[in-house]
Amino acid sequence: MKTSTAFFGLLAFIVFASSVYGDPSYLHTAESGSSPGESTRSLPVVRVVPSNVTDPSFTPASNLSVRVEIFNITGLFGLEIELQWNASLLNYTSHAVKIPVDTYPDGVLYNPILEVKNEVNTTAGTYLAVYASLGGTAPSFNGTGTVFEMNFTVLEYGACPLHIALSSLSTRKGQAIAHSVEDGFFSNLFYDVAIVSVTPSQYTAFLGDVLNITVTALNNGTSRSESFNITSYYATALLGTQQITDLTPGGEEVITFSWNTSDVPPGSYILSANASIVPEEDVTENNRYEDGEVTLTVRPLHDVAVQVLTPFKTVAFPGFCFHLNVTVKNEGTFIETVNLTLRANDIEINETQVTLLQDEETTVTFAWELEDVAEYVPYILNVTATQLSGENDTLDNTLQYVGLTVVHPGDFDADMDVDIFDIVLITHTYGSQIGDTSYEPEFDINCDGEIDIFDVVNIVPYYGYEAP
Ligand SMILES: [Ca+2]
Ligand SMILES: [Ca+2]
Ligand SMILES: [Ca+2]
Ligand SMILES: [Ca+2]
Repeated sequence: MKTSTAFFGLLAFIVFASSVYGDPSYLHTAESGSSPGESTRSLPVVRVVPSNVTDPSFTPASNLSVRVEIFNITGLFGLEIELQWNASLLNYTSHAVKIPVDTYPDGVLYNPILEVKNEVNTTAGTYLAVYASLGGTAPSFNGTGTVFEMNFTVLEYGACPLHIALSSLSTRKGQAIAHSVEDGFFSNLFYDVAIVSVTPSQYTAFLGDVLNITVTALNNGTSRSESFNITSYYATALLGTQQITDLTPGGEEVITFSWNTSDVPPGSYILSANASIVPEEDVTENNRYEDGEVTLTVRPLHDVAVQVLTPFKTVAFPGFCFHLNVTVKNEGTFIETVNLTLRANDIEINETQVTLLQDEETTVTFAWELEDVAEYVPYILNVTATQLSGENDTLDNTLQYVGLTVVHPGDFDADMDVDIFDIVLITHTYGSQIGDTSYEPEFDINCDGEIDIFDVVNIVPYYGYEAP
């Protein structure tokens, strides 16, 4: 405050050395004669205009101009104002003092003027203006006016106050005029991350395909390396989250998400990616990016399966009825005409054809009269659906049944004769029909669904047989 003391000493000298010009306005500083509320509102202000320059378009090498004005002053005769800035961010280029108002209509103070200090310190980042009107002929200044303008070149990205470090306002009599001070602020910092593309490896795919989703993220800011998360979605479902670390200003990073569509229902999905908001981020609308639609459909498939083999009976007689139920299903996506072949011990017995819609299953019956088959040997039955054109899954096209025994007619207990024990067995089921608990298909010799006299009559001719 050495400057200030010196200044006011000087000013007092000037004031007393002069005849009073008859300007009593200094008596009415804003503080006197007003209620506290009004005084606060109407207090003169020393301020930086514009007060807040927060604008990323002030890139390095841009020019910045601010001015310091005194607002709503009454009875101003002398002033001492110092402005401070960050010299590593703002490089002083020039300034213009707007004193006196006789020369600068937008300025302050009247002629004659004494310039006491007009000093720029470019390394410290300060400018000091000390001016006073000379007593006698100069009137006091009332109203609002600019004291000086400062011109800078922006050196880098950053922020700093434009600080009014000193401000003393004096009346003609060397009395301080109460006032408030409003610093300015400059910032060209810009924080912004963005997603700039979301690209799938394909826009149409079959369920089960694995797609790559490529996401490009950008540090659109100027002032800081950024670390943030990228989360990607198909429709509203989460695809994954990955982290980007220390992406430099202006830098771009491409990351890939793998999308396994096996468990995804068929349909169309809009892809998107979202970058988490970084501290003080200026623009957030660009943190989300949406791509077009990816359409997933069921992969076209040819596939039939033989699912169930059910023999009508497990003990059968040569020359008598026997049949086998076969359940076959179309597991593909096309209408299929399927050839089914029944084999017994690898010898083809019978063949049939069935047409099935997608997902349709049906049961067909193979009849086999057991003509000229050997007795008392095990039979392995299998049914094969002929491989369809384009069918890959053929493991399910064949089904085997093991457990059929062919015996001499009437030898129900398969002990190589037909005797009273065999007859007794059929009598246990006599009179039953399909659906009854006592019904056993082995004894339904003519396969008509009931066990009656016709079945018994069928085997009577074989009574007394003994295998050689
Ligand atoms: Ca952003
Ligand atoms: Ca198959
Ligand atoms: Ca027997
Ligand atoms: Ca019968």
